[in-house]
Amino acid sequence: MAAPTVVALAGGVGGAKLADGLQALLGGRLSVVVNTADDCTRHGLLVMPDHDTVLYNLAGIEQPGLGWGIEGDTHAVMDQLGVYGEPTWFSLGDRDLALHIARTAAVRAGARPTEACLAAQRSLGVAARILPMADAPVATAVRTAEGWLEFQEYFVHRRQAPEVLELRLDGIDAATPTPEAAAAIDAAGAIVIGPSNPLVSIGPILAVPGMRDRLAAARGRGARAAAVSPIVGGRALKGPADRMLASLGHEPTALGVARLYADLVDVFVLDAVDAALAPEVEALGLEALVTDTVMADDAARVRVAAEVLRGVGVA
Ligand code: FO1
Repeated sequence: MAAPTVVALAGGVGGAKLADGLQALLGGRLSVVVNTADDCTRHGLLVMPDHDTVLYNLAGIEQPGLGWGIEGDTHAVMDQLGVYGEPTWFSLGDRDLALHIARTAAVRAGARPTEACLAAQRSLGVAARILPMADAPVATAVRTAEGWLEFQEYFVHRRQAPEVLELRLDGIDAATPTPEAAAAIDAAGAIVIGPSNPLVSIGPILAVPGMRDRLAAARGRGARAAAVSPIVGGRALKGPADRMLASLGHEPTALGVARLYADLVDVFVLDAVDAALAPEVEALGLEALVTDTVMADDAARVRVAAEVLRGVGVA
């Protein structure tokens, strides 16, 4: 029996770190299904932030600290775009722009976004496969007191300041899992939901019509599934997940996240600071795995990935 393959679901920075740890252990046995509802068009170019954050982390070239963009990148194009009066609040590095130029050209020539993304992964020598959840466009909109905002307008331009009152996923009804993502899930020996925002990063992946059923079928076939809490001690390590959980009526704790995933996974991984929540997580029918989930360096990424894989029975 060939060594089991693993599918991880990931969004931005937190999910990318775990995916990097998983790749170190699994190499080509890992597929990462990424959220595409943060995707946007900037200066006429298709930008796929969650795919690209995972890509750069798995290629080992991400900006340390920030977690997105390319380490040491310059911003000459952005500066000159400003000279021409273009908006510059969404900062795209020169080397990052090369990906957006190549991918937009490929899509304009008829390639699916997935095909253009896989080509970039091969060029950067990434062993795992990073698979957009769908090739049809899906866009998260955020309702605030000022009305509906496009996702990056909320996340970057408004710096996540407005309270989120409602989420909307434009285009989700017409989306289907890509053939590559569907095949990876159908073949998976285990599923791992990364420590990404459960509402705007993992949520859109799960909302793709048929995705939940496909994940359930994998578990029905014997694949075990785990989710890693993105909330530690009631706080998101990065981004607005804690405030968004609260403003949308969920408990902004690891337990609140476990409740969102209770029917999807067998194991819920929470940080040692939240150990007291373990009995309530287990009361949901989940196995609670308590460990240090903060991935401050590459060694920690591999350590957490190894613990998660042990939890789902994959050596
Ligand atoms: N995040 C910011 O806070 N400011 C930016 O200017 C910014 C630019 C950017 C460019 C490309 C890219 O792939 C990501 C970028 N991000 C930026 C991060 C991005 O908004 C978030 O990582 C995701 O959308 C949230 O998962």
